[in-house]
Amino acid sequence: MKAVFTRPKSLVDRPFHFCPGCHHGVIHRLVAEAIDHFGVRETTIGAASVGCSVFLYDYFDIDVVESPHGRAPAVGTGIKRANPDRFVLLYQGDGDLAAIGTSEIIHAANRGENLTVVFVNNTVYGMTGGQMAPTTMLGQKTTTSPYGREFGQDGYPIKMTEMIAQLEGVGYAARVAVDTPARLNQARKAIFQAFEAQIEQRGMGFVEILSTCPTNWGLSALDAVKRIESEMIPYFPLGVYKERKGNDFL
Ligand SMILES: Cc1ncc(C[n+]2csc(CCOP(=O)(O)OP(=O)(O)O)c2C)c(N)n1
Repeated sequence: MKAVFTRPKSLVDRPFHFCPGCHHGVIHRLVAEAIDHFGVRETTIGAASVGCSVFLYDYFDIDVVESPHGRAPAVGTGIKRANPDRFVLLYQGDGDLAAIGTSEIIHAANRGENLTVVFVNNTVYGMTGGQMAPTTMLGQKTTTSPYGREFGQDGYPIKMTEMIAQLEGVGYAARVAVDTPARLNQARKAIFQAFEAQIEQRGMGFVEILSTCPTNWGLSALDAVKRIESEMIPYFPLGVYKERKGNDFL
């Protein structure tokens, strides 16, 4: 019988432990498909960050260096500069990339580091119990904004992809979601493009993926998936924000 669905070789054969309805597992699979597609499994070094994303070293059959919170872009820069032939993958949450590590990602992007960044935005600090992140939506209740985020006190949810896209060193920047089959296919395409940006030395390839955190949102898995469309996409529009074709900026 012809196999129509197989496990990507870059994922180890181990069940995910993520909460029911969390999108990390889906995103892991898409990233593993890209690693397989480009044949970089044996040359990839991941820079794991702090947060639920850190568990990628349990699931991907690649080498991974653990970074301090928010510092994956700095660690990844060192790995890539010392080993330009390696494929370097950063996988970061919003607390990690858009709070404690904001300056790291902005300067790595501005320097045009050839890194592929998968940015998983679930609008909270997931691993530590659902505190407010810079991407938390206005009105969203978290453990540190129990009455809902309010702009006068907490500012506005930060739009990282729009900021990153305007930096010269960026080869590709997109925001996607994985809440429907059609969007999942667009997300796969975007992740592949972000891989290509690094392989073709066009600067940073950056993909923001709108993701669920049912446990900390206090929603069922299904309602969490629905929230992506009803609340997140209207504020965080999906699309390709930058696509540099050549590397003439070098
Ligand atoms: C220097 C430092 N500060 C704080 C922490 C505590 N900490 C661990 S995970 C985390 C939040 C991660 O949130 P996010 O990046 O959004 O990832 P998620 O868990 O939602 O995937 C924090 C603050 C830490 N480990 N190290």
